[in-house]
Amino acid sequence: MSTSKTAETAPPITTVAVVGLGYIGLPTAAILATNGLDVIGVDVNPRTVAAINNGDVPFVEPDLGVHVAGAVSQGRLRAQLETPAAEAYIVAVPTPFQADKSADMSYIAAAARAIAPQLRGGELVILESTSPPGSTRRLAELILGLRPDLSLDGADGKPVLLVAHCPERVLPGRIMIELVTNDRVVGGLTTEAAEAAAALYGVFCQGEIHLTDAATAEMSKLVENAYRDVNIAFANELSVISDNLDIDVWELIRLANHHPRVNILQPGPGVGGHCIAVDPWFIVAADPENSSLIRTAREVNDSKPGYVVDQVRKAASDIDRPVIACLGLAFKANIDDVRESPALEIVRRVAELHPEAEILVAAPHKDHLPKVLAGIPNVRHVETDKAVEAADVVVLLVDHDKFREIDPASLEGKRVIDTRGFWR
Ligand code: SAJ
Repeated sequence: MSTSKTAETAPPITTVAVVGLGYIGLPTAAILATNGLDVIGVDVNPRTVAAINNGDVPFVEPDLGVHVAGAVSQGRLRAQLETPAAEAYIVAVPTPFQADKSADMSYIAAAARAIAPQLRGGELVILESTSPPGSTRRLAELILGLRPDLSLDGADGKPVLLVAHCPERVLPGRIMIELVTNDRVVGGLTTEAAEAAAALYGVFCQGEIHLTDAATAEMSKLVENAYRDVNIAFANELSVISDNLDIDVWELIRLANHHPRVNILQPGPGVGGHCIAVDPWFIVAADPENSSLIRTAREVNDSKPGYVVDQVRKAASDIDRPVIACLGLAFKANIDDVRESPALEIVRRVAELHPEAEILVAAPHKDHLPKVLAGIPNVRHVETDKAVEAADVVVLLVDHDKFREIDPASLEGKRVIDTRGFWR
């Protein structure tokens, strides 16, 4: 089924339930709705449901607010706690990793249990959550276990359930653009399911829609993020080597990237987010013996926050009661998402290691400290200028555009640890 096709015809599907209204589910629900479909968003969080029905977005993502407000006011999008009957279901619930690095499939299982009683036969169920290979089949088996009157292929004359995987590939911060412009990979448990899913995404996706089987689609998503993780690990390893050799790593990478076949990514304080810091582990869990490069890249990136914490320790070592300004908490620039954020981990570890120090956190996209920091007595959330002004040591953790407003003169005389090459 490794064909490539662009869905051209309008799909017959008019009612879609999107299960899970987070960073992927809500934008997908909104874009389907603004393209004329009737969309019911489902979420377990009553505050999320209430916010969306009010036309509000419970997190920061450029342009999403306009789409949600427009779709809700046109009556095309509404949110609720219960899973309704619909012609198609898009499951976009979290698949976090557990202590042993395997995927927690409990949210997908809960979605399957809620969808099963609503089915009449003929519906399309799409798993969009990033999942280990085999998950789409397991989702189908779960539903069919509860609904033995349905089948994947019409066997014994039973009504068909179409099941496909369509991983999201959008970049936080550019979600509303990339939802439309990115190519998509759609993997069906059957060809018919893949084609039906491609038609549904064709409603808003202007990129190419590539059809394959479900397991290959699952793996392609994991591989894309593992590829990026390995490349960032290479840059992070180079940054430590360069520090030891007294070389400017950003200059080094800039020059190396002039080679026509070299494209090294940027070092930073570590790799965060719910995708790149997580998904490679699903590959490692699927084949631990043959994934040493992917595992090592994860370990290299996971060790970078510790390296930065040590840089802060050295910078503050001869100051009695140091004031340390930590700029940024998000896992990357211009968003408020702190999931798996190396910046957050660094602030927590610095605060715990230096109980005598005052840690001033500037997080321009947040109006309060996240729970993990709120209980630490020597950590305070302050305005960026105030943090910089009071600091002995300034640690730039996130390259938010808002930090461009910092007057370079205000850094004079301070010890600066610039983990992103922001002030080069
Ligand atoms: N980072 C670096 N150096 C770089 C690039 C990124 O240190 O050169 C860090 C970031 O600061 C951040 C982390 O890596 O902490 C991840 O950021 P990112 O911008 O690379 O990726 P995400 O997690 O925001 O989104 C990724 C994207 N995947 C790829 O680019 C292959 C996106 O397309 C996926 O849809 C998304 O994961 C996802 O949902 O899986």
